[in-house]
Amino acid sequence: MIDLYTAPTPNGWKASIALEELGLPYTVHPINLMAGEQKQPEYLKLNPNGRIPTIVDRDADDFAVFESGAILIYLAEKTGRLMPGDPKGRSLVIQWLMFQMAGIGPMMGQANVFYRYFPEKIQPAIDRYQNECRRLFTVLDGRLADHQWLAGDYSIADIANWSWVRTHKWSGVSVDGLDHLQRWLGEMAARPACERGVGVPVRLPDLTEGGDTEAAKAFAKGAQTILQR
Ligand SMILES: N[C@@H](CCC(=O)N[C@@H](CS)C(=O)NCC(=O)O)C(=O)O
Repeated sequence: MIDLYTAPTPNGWKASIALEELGLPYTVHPINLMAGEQKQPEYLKLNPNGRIPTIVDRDADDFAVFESGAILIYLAEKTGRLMPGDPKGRSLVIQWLMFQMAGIGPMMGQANVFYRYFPEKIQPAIDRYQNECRRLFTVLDGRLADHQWLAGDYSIADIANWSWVRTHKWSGVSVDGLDHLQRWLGEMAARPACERGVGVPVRLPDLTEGGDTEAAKAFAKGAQTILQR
């Protein structure tokens, strides 16, 4: 049994999708980011970075894992699935996982900050992050032009990248003209485990639709609160 501490955000979905794909039993502990639960001393013992997601493996002496990429690798290695064991195959998956962890995630995160959350609209900063996201999307599109999945068979690299790229409208970045990326986005969305995973701990349609609904505004307001801490 795995305990999953999470919130409805791209980094959280990576862990819930992987757990769903692997069919591992898990208990969800929703963390209220707006209320600052991620900074409470008890939680910091599990995740010194004070962010979500975190897992605790009750079948492995309550071993705690933080950082979403490390969680994906842990779950893949624990089960022997979603990442091959041979050095080259494993490296390919890790390369595309790192591409997400160091590129897609931070750049989309900053695009969200400047495009959605920051009270002042600093156009050069918005442009910088949105252009970099679009460039990274083009890299994914090129890879997917002649590969069904990012790194060999379907893997944790697909899970990590999809969790973020599916929210491209929230970041204000278009995928128009990136036909291979769009094909892959559709194939990922059609996977039952992905569909279930993005509903954990609650479903937030506004992040994918990028709309100006009341729920979207409330989410952006909450994110502003977190930024000001
Ligand atoms: N590199 C970390 C990033 C985690 C992260 O930034 N989580 C966000 C939600 S997507 C969070 O917990 N934010 C709350 C805060 O900043 O206080 C990972 O991949 O796990």
